[in-house]
Amino acid sequence: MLRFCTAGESHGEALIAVISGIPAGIEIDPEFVDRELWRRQQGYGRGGRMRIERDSAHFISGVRHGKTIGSPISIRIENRDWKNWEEALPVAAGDPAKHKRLASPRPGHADLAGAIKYNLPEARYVLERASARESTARVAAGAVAKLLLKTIQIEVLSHVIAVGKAAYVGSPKWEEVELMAQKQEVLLGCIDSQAEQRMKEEVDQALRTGDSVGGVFEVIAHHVPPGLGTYANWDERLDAQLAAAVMSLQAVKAVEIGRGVTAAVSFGSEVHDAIGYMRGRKNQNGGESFTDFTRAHNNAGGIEGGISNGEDVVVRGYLKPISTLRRPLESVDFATREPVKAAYERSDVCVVPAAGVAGEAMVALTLAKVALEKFGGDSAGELERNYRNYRKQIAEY
Ligand code: EPS
Repeated sequence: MLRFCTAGESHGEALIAVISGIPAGIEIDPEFVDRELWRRQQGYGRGGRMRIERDSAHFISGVRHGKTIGSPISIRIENRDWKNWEEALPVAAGDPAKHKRLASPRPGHADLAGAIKYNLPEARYVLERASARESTARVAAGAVAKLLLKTIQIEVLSHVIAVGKAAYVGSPKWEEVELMAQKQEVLLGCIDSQAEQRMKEEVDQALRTGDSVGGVFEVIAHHVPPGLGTYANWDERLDAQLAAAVMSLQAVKAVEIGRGVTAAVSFGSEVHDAIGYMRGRKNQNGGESFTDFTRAHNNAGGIEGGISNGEDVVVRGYLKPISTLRRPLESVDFATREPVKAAYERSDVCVVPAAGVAGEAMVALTLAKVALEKFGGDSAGELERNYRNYRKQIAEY
C-alpha cells in the first residue's frame, strides 16, 4: 500500500517526506526530482523567500544504486532560511527574548483557529506548519510517484487557467502542456501568451495595491488506463480520492473534475461525452489508445462512476488569494485583544503556477496508489508485467 507523510516547518531546519509502498527497481533520477522542486519555486508574484531557497532533494533511505529497493524512501530538503531563524525558533528552550511572536492573526490563514485549537498564546508555531512551504516535501514525494507512473506510461502535468479575473478558455493539447513544463522561464504557467499577459496584469494590480490574488490550476494525467478506482465503495472512488488530495493543498478552496462546475448548470445532452466505436483504433496510433471506444469530448475529466475511463484525467484546483497582505485586513492583537492590522512579514502575491506543481504531486501520488492497488507488484518488472497483461485484456474487450 502506498503511503506518504511529510514533516518539517517553514523556518525549521529541513522538510522531510517519507514514502512507503513503492516497489523495488524504480529508477530514481535526482535531477528530475530537483527540477520538480525548481518548478514549484517559479512564477510571477512569488515573495522574497524564493530568492533564499534552492530546494534540492537529499535521499536518505529506500534508494540504492539509482533505484528503489522496496523499503521506505525518505527525502530531506534543506531550508536555507533556517540559519536566519535558528535563534528565534530553537528546538531547545533557547532565549525567550529572541522569540518572534505572530502578534495578530491573518484573516484566511490558520493563525486564529490554530492558536485556539492548540492553546497557544500567539500564532508563530501555527504558521510554521500551516505554511505552503510544506508543499515542497509533497512535490518531492510526488516526483517519486511520477517516476513510478512512468513505468506504466502515465504522465502528470499542470497549467494555469486563471489568475484573478484573467482566464484562459480552451482545452489545450497534451503537447502544449508538455512544452510549458519544459520552459526555463515561468511567468504564470498559462499556455496562451495573451491570456498570460492579462494574468500578469492581475498580479501587477495586486502588487501595486498591497493585495494578493488567487486563481485556478488544471492538472492533467495523460494516458491513464480505464479501470483505476471503483464505484464499489465511497472511499475507493477515484474522483473522491483526487478531490481530497488536491483539496488538502494550502489555499485550495474548491476542486473540480473535468467540467464539473459548468455541468451543474447545463443540460445532460450538453455535458455527457457521447460514445463511439472505431474498429482498429487501438492499433493505429502506436499504443496510445486503450480500446476501440471513442469519446466526442472529455467533459467527465476521464472519470465516470468513480472509475477512470481511459481519457485524460483532468482535475482543477481553485485557490483563494494568499492570506498575507502587504496592506493587511483588520484583526485583533492576541495579547491585548485590541483591534490592530493583521501581521505582515513578507509574502507571495500569487502562487497559482506553484500550486499547480503541488497539485501534480498530489494527483501523481493518488494515481500511483490506485495503480498499485489495481496492478500490484513488489518490483518494477512485476508491476509492468501486470500492467501489460491488463492492457491486453482490455484491448480484447
Ligand atoms: C513558501 C514559503 C513561505 C511562504 C509561503 C510558501 O515562506 P516565508 O513565510 O518564509 O515567506 O512565503 O507560504 C504561504 C504562502 C503562507 O501563507 O504561509 C513556499 O516555499 O512555497
